[in-house]
Amino acid sequence: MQNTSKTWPLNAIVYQIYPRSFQDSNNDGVGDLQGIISRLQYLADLGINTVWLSPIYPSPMVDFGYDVADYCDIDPVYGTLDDFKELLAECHKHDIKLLMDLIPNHTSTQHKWFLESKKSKKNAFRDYYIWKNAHPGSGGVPNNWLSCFGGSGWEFDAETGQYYLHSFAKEQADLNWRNPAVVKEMLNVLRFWLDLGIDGFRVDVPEWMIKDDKFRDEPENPDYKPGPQSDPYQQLIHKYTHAQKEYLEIVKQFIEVLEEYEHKFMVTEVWSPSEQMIKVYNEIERDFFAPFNFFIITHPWEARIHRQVIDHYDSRVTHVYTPTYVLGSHDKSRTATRIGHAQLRVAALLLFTLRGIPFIYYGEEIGMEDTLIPPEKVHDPFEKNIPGMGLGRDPERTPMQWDNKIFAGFSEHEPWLPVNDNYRQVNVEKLTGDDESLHALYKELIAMRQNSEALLTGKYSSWDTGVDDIFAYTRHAGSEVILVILNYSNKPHKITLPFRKGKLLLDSHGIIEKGTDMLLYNLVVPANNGYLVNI
Ligand SMILES: [Ca+2]
Repeated sequence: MQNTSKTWPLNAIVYQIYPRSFQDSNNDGVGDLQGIISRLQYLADLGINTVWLSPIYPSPMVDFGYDVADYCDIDPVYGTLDDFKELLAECHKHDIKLLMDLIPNHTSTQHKWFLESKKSKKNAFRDYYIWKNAHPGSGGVPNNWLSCFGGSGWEFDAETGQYYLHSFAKEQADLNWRNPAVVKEMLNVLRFWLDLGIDGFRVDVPEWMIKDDKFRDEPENPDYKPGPQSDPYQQLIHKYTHAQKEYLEIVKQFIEVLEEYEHKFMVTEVWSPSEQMIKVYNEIERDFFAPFNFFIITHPWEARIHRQVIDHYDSRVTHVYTPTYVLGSHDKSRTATRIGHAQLRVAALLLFTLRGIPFIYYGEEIGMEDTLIPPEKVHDPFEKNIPGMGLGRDPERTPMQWDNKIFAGFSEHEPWLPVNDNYRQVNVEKLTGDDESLHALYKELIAMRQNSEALLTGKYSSWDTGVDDIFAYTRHAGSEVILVILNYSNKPHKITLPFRKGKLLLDSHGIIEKGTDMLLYNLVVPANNGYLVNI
């Protein structure tokens, strides 16, 4: 058995905390750092060894912390820098590593750099941001670039008579990464947190950092169809604002800063097609670096499709690299809502048995659902700018459901977003007391993964089952071979595999006893069920 596979980050089980919604300690209705500290034992008991905190920097909260006003401090709503140091020390006491969210593409327009930058065209900070004159022909916006949150990506500043670029909300001004001073500032931000002892970063939208230096108009997307469910950002092909190859040079500089320290990890957000993602791996070439893999979220929940996508990914992200799998995120509908409750156990088996670091979004381990947000309670700028199209991200950001008390034990004060009505049935207290709960399954799978060379780093191979609805694969290291059989449908299926028999390690529904000899020829897999079998 190799030692390296059991060391972090290869054995990471990452839990994403959305701090506003995890635990409120001072009853102002918003989660905070002391609240997180009070729940670390819960995470340690679940088997979590890595926490990623969504942003906690001082922020006007236009985009809930993704509009940073100071990269080297903590927003008072969450606590102080001392609270943060306490949180970090407590994480490490619980053998939990801590990843911070790094938001390099843009700052809040309240950041001191931007406040300086907009003072005059001659200000020393002017080139920290992307300022352009009006289009010489039309006299309007400099070009057709769009904001991901709707409308033009350009905002006019009357005082200096120029436009600044914002790829997201207009209160989030894009930094000019072609300016070496910006690079230097941000590398020092990384060092500030690494010096405090954090274990790495999750990097927000790095693919947007570099834009075409000629500011060319983007071509229209011929496949775009306007309609109630269409995201207007998709009307252009983002040839000149997204995934420009120079952005990887900046990520490389982040990596070099991490290498000034020991045992750090960096994961970058990437929404590009798979070939681009492989290119990112090939360019960066470090085992402590990985782009997120959102394929499970972005592809339909179908066994046949998952097999194709995962086969391809696994074959390209070779053992030199560190693969990842994300089941839920603060930007996408919750898994229970996306695929339905009946499939949550199958999803858990999938997440913890693939060759890649699993990322768990808070509350997924108890099967939290999207929450219906009445229009007057909407906070997300995406929903506010483009209402009624189902683009808003508030539904998956509601308070963690801890118990059946008022506001689900998250706070004694009315929370910033409403608690889901199902909290009396779906809560941590109830599910941790139930050996048959989804939470118990998560805990068991995490423990199993951490103790299995095959599940952690073993070779992945998928197998024909003769049934489109069933995804079967093995994980294999040395003499340990674990067969995973997942029924994605609500019907039982009889399958044929090229294996004769094995011993049951786990039945997703606990019907068949562990250790039972399983005949794998003409095996009937019940609806919505999964098996792990030692063969
Ligand atoms: Ca609070």
